[in-house]
Amino acid sequence: MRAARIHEYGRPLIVEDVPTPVAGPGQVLVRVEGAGFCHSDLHIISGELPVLPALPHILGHENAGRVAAIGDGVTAVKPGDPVAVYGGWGCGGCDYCIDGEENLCPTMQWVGLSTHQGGYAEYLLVPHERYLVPLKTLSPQQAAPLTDAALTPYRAVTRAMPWIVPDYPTLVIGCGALGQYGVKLLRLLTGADVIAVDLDDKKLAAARAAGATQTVNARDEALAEKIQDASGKRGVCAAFDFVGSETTLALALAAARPGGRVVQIGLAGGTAHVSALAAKAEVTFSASWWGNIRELREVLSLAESGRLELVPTEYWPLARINDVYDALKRGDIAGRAVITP
Ligand code: FEH
Ligand code: ZN
Ligand code: ZN
Repeated sequence: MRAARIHEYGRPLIVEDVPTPVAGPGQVLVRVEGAGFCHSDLHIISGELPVLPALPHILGHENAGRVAAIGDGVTAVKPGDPVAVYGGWGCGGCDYCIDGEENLCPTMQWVGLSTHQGGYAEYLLVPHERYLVPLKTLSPQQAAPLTDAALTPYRAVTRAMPWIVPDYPTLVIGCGALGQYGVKLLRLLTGADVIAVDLDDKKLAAARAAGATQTVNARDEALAEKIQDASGKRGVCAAFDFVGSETTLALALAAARPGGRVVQIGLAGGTAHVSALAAKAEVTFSASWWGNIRELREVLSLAESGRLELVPTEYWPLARINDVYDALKRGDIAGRAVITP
């Protein structure tokens, strides 16, 4: 099969022929129709993340397609079925996995981010049928980004619900695909206004299209003040940082109201400096990691019912995957780029 593999960190991916995997007992082989190109992949290809897969490796953790073959004992799906692939694979046996929180498994085996090869390839080997969510109205190409770009903000937003209170706005920092889904989900699931911040005016326009009530360019010298003004100088009840740099984390913490919540989703390498003695008491800081299978099913049902609309999505052939890398790095992808192997 054709696959895009990383052979060396910091170097372009190589599109080449590799052996097609075979579905063993309990496993499912999926013909990949869509594989979303995530911003995390930029950090991985450049070799910045502390946990990196062994090379050569097929990246791609936002996948959907059709069942191509099933191994012995698989009963939940059959060849031809359109499916979204849940990617936060765990060991299956630890406390977290048994509780349905596989994305937190201490021996995480995430697709495309561990020893398991990812979806930038014609076929993807899925180790268990429980990772497949059947699709009804959405095509696999449409559904692929929902498995991360929508699932990750869904978990971040739904877990912050108890902090989202009437008459206080929320804050979304970083308006790429995850930030845009974050805005959409906040508008869909809560009554809160959303202030959106980004360096790029095109992304701010996308955030407004997604439902942001106010946008501020991060280069604005009065950025922090504008956020405070938008909250009547009382702070935001919840801030979602889809960038995760030192600067954005400090901005999010400064914007939160006393007792508010700050959630780091982005992986830009910053450290949140949270002080119990800070003027704003009892701000809760949390990281949010991807999502679990139940949360994916919830996100997909919101999208299949038409309530959660897709962010702008563009489709690229596997052969042009390095152009997608460059375009995303330049900030030229307005929403999500999906590879169609
Ligand atoms: C990738 C690597 C590490 C943490 C989180 C991610 C996400 O892109 C998956 O949601
Ligand atoms: Zn991702
Ligand atoms: Zn586990």
